[in-house]
Amino acid sequence: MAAAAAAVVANVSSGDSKAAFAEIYSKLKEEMLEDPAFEFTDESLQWIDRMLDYNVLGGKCNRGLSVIDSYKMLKGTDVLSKEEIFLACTLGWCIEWLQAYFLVLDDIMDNSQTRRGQPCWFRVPQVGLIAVNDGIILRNHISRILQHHFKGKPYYVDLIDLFNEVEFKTASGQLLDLITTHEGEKDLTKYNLTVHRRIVQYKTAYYSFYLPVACALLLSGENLDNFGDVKNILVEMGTYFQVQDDYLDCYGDPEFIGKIGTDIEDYKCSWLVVQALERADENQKRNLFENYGKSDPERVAKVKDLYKELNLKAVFHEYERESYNKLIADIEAQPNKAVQSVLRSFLDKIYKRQK
Ligand code: DMA
Ligand code: MG
Ligand code: MG
Ligand code: MG
Repeated sequence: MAAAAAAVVANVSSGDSKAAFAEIYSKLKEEMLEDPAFEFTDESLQWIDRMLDYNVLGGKCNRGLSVIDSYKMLKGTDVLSKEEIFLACTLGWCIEWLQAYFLVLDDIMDNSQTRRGQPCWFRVPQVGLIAVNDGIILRNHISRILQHHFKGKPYYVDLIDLFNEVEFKTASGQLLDLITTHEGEKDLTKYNLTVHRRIVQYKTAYYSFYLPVACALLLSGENLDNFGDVKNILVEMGTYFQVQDDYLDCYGDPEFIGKIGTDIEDYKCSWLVVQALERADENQKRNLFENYGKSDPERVAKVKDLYKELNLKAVFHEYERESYNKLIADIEAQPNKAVQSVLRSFLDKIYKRQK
C-alpha cells in the first residue's frame, strides 16, 4: 500500500471505523482530482470536488460502513491491519459512490425536490442536466478506484464482475420501476405484490444489501458461488428495506428523512398503493383511480385519506413484524456463526428504522 494511504488510517488503531472511513474519503477524492488520465482545468477540478462532496457525502453511509463491520465479523476479529482497513473502507466508499450515482439520476427521473436535506443535485443552479454526466462520472470513478487499489489482487476480476452485475440489476430494476407507471396509468389494478416485489428486489436489494456483504466476502478470500443462501436472505432483507422506504415516502417526516415523497404524484407501484388496492371496496377504488398519480396536492391528500381509512399504517406495522420474524428464522438456520452475525447486524440496523 502507498505510504500516503497508510498515513490516513491512523484512526484505525482506535477501533473507530467511522473515523477511519471518513478519512479515507478525503484520500479517494484527492486521487480522483489528481487522476493523470485527464488534464483538469481549474473549473473542472472545482466542479468535481463540489459534486463529490454534495452527492457522495451526507447520507447515513450504512452500506459503506457495513463492509468494514462485515469483514471484521467474517474474520472473527476486531483487529485488522492498516491495509485491511484501508481496502475495506475503500470498497465501502465504492458502494457509496455507486449509491450517489443512482440517486443523482433517480432524483431526475422521479422529479424529486430534496435529498439528504438539500435540493437534489440537478436542482442546484447551473447544474441542471449536467447532473446526468456527473452520474456517469461517479460511475467511472468506481472503476478507477478499483483499478488503482485492487488490480493485482486475486479477487480483482470477481470484484469488477460483482459491481457490473449489481449495477445491471439495479438499472434494470429502475427501468421496471419507471415503465410500470405506464401500465398503472392505463389500469391501476395491474399493480400487485408480485409486480412490486420484482421492482424492489432489483432496484434496491442487490446493491444495498447483497453488495456490501459480497465485497466483505471477496476481501476474506471467499468464493461468492458458495453463498447463495446468504444472497437470498439479503435480497429478502432488501425487499423489506424498500417497503420501509415506500412507507416513509408517505409517512416519514421530510425534515428527518431528508427527502420529500413523490410516489403518489409519480404513479409509483408503491407497497402502499398495492395494499390499498387489495383492501379497497368499489367506491374506494374509484376514489383511488381518480386521485392517484396527480401532482395536485388536494388529490394527493385524498389518496392519503384513503390510506388512513384502510388503516395502512397498521398493515405496515404487521408486515414489519412478520418480515422481522421470518428473517430471524432464516438467519438462525444459517450454519455459519460469523455469517449469522453479519446478517443479524444488518437486520438490527434497519428494523423499525425512521429514516
Ligand atoms: C430507489 O428507489 C432506488 C434507487 C436505485 C435509487 P426510490 O426512488 O424509491 O428511492 P428514493 O425514495 O430514495 O428516491
Ligand atoms: Mg426516487
Ligand atoms: Mg425511483
Ligand atoms: Mg422511495
